[in-house]
Amino acid sequence: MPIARPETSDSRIIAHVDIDCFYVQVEQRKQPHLRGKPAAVVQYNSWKGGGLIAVGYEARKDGVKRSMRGDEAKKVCPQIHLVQVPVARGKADLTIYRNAGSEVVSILARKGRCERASIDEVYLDLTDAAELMLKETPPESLESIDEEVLKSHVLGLNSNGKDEKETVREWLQQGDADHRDKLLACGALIVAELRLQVLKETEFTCSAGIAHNKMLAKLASGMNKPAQQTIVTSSSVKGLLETLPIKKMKQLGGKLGSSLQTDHGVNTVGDLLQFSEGKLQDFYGVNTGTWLWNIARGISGEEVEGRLLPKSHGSGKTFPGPSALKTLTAVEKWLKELCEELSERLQSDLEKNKRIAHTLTLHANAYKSTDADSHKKFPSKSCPLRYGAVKIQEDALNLFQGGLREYLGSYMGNECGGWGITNLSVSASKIIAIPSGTSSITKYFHCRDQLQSSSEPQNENLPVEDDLSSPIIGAESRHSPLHQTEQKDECGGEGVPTVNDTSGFDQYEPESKEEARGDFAGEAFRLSTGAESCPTSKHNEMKTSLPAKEMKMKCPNDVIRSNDRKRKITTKEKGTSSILKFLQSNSCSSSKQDTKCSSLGGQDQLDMVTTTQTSNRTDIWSYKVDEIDQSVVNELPPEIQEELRSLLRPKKRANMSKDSSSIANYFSPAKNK
Ligand code: TTP
Repeated sequence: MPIARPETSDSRIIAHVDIDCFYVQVEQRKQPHLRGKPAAVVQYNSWKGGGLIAVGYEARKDGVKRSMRGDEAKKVCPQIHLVQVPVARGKADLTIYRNAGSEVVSILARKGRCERASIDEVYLDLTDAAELMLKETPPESLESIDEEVLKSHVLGLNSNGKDEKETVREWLQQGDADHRDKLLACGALIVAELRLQVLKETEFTCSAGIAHNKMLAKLASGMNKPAQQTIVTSSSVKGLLETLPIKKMKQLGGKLGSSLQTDHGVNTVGDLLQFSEGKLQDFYGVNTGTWLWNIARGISGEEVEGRLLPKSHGSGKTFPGPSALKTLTAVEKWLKELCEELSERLQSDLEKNKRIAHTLTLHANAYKSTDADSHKKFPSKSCPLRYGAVKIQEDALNLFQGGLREYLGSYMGNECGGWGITNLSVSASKIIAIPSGTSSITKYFHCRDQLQSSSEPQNENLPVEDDLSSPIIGAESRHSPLHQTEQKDECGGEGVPTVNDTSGFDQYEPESKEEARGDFAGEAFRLSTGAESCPTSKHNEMKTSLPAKEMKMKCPNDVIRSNDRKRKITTKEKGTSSILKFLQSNSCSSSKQDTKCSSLGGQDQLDMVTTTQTSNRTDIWSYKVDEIDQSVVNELPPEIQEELRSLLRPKKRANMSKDSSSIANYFSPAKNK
């Protein structure tokens, strides 16, 4: 549900930066001979040439669209280069893209608060940097302005036949502009510089929107692509919104947007202006009504959250058409793959970022062959997350069984089978950061390294059951019965500096980018509120009492019933000269390129971790540490348990904030600002 937030200040400078045809650029960096040629990235399933998940701008000029499959793209553009997405565990492996996205984030985060919004997009709050520039080196004082800035598109600015760049220069340097426009001009200079830096360090071009709030910045960033930036002045907002189709607005791509269209004849955002705030509240309630009234006027107080890491990790796969999973054994096999991937990601997050997740959620889409009403949703189920691939797998299987039982409902007694799973995913959420630098944690990691280098079996008490190689980040989940596409990372966040990491999800096919992201928001919502959960003790009891192997020997329904007795699930695009110049001057051979890229990646990774740890401290303070599930703590090594508990204990004391020597005080927001 949209949340109405008043503007905290009408002079914020917010940028939305989106990497152009992201996967294609990553592949072009890997294979420089593809640069400047029509190219697309296809899913690993090669049916009809594979579904296109990213299309380069050269191919777009030839009419290739993301909705096509490889075969169709080749008909439209015979010279197109189709690159298959990397594959691991029988599904797409998005690691290379996740890492590339991290490189860009670490650069963009240098100038202001940075919120990773998806695998390839970022929001930046540049207010402080813009204010500083306005004070120290205002645009009107500059003798020359970089080409990249002069190519900006300033909404509402009319060159009246004059040279466009000259018109932009005059706008940027007008001494009598109001404070807000001056700040926007500074924002334009800062963003252009950041984009050039991204290009220099990563070889990726990106586009950006610069405005006074997130909503307007996001709307603008896609208006002029690739490698361009668009500025939304206050005076242009009305014109921008009055013709904007209602469904293009974030959060209005779904039911609410449809209701506005069909029930109230609202087809553009501007159409909303005919209704008073009270009327909109009558239609949709106080909060949504106010939110609608605000967005019609370009008002949005949504803050840019300091969030560089995933807020959740996920791994999923779709099984369209005949590939649907029809037996518990098949589900178990895939859960093993998905849980191993999830576990690797969790281990990596624990190692690199000292973060632990505490909720495991299973999502599935299913059908029932004999029931016309079988399209009803397969219920998502959650439980406390226990570290280790085997444990996660056991728990996920139990969650699946609980969900299946509920999904099948009254058919349970009569049938064994007759169902099919078309989408399966596991995710880990409620990720919290453990303060870094504490002795037992350091010792724990040291101990872990030793265990890993040993051929002895690993200590059961340690949350280490996987190979620790997978990096971080995340995605959305959709599927279509015929098409398969890879899942795009998506970031979101809560509490700690995070981004939703469900990038492990395989194959999703949103009709549009907006819709995809909207759906992910829905997914995140379900993760936190809609999924049911099972209490820890009973849950653990169940796992020990009925091993997975035993379960798969039984008829699914019998197994489900049997398990249920043992536990109770309660609830719960124009090219641009300076960039082209750069690309020409920086083309390099394939091998040279690879070396350069990997070294850049390593450094950036380091930068990112550093930034993250800093922000983690701040966010730990705001996270409700008291809500950490004890069962999660219980699964950690004893010394970490002890340390976490000592962190939890003082937080509950009323006089804690007065204790200057306390950990709580050390991590207080003031100290980290
Ligand atoms: P987008 O930012 O939506 O698109 P894009 O970067 O390819 O192109 P544009 O220049 O228009 O922004 O998505 C980023 C990446 O996410 C994209 O390169 C591939 C992946 N993705 C999918 O895997 N499936 C999808 O359905 C979408 C929309 C994206």
